[in-house]
Amino acid sequence: MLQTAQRTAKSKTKKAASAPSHKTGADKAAPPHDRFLEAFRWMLLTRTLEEKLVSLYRGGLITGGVYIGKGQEAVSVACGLFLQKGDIFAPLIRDQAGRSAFGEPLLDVTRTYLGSRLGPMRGRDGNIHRGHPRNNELAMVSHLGAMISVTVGTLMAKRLKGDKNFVGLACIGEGGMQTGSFHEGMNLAAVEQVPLVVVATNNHYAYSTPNDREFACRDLVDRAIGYGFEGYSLDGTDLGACLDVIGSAVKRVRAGRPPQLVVASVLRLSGHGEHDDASYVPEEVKRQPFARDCLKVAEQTIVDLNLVDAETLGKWRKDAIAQVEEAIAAAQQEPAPEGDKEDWCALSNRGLADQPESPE
Ligand SMILES: Cc1ncc(C[n+]2csc(CCOP(=O)(O)OP(=O)(O)O)c2C)c(N)n1
Ligand SMILES: [Mg+2]
Repeated sequence: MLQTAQRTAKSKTKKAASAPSHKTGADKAAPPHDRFLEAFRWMLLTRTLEEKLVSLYRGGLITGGVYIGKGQEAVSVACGLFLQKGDIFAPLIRDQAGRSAFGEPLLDVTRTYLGSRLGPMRGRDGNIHRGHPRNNELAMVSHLGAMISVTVGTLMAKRLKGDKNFVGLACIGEGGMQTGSFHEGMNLAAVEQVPLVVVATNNHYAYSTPNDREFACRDLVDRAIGYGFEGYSLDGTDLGACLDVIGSAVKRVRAGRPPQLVVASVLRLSGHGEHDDASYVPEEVKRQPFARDCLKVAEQTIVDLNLVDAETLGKWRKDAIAQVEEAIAAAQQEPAPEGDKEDWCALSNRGLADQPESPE
């Protein structure tokens, strides 16, 4: 638990957690306080990136929608951080933090948003539908709930091939949990006993629909037992709790326990997309404990426990800005798709899992 981590961290030297880098990858065996700091840095990078994307969108420089994960970064980063080589990740629209922690390069994000032909979807798909099948990051199907079955099928295929020691983690919103395909996927996962963790983020809205118009059960986690899952609830504004609960769920399925359902509570701290001002969210809701900003809460923990000093925090912030600026500047120089001249495919056939070649 973070409490332990916090106490341990106090007696340690104030060293910076290793910089988020895909060259080294997440250190799965890192002590809890190092992992907390590493997770914080992915969250910071994500917030920086998404703020920049919002600003580009407002300036008319992005085609299509921008959907951000503000307020959900702690849950999301924990989803990506504990997965290992060979594991399957099925992120959704608010999972940039998890995608980055799992290994998605920033350049692939900016290339997709800015419509570069060199991006993973060749500049031809919805900004948030990108994925890397070869790297086990599934490309998101828009139809909510469908990714559970896709993930279950992928895990079954791996089992049939004789792969060992793999797990899958699929993300879902509380709105998506109310679809028929979600129920089918969950049922199949339990029947087949695939090593699956489903992380449901209840951000209290699906578009403008609040929880009381979405479901009538007491608590969404109560459904776990009905599906044949083990279920856990989580304060998604608390990074330490996210790392503990989601990390433990991943460990449990890896050890052969039944599929796991984690339900995290947060507030979506943005509109559904940047076209939506979320004016329907009452002030009273914004004052609830689940409405805390997980990034601010995590930073406060770092300051309170003196995990790193202010100078280091400032350096991390600058570093995040520099990484984002570099990825945007690079993607802005790149060519757009030319539909009439190119063989038309994003990921689904010949190009599946290949990175595109240079444009000419
Ligand atoms: C089956 C289906 N119905 C409707 C939609 C349209 N849709 C896209 S996002 C969204 C809201 C999803 O809410 P939730 O699952 O709570 O996720 P959040 O946006 O809050 O992260 C809806 C209704 C869809 N993509 N798929
Ligand atoms: Mg929601």
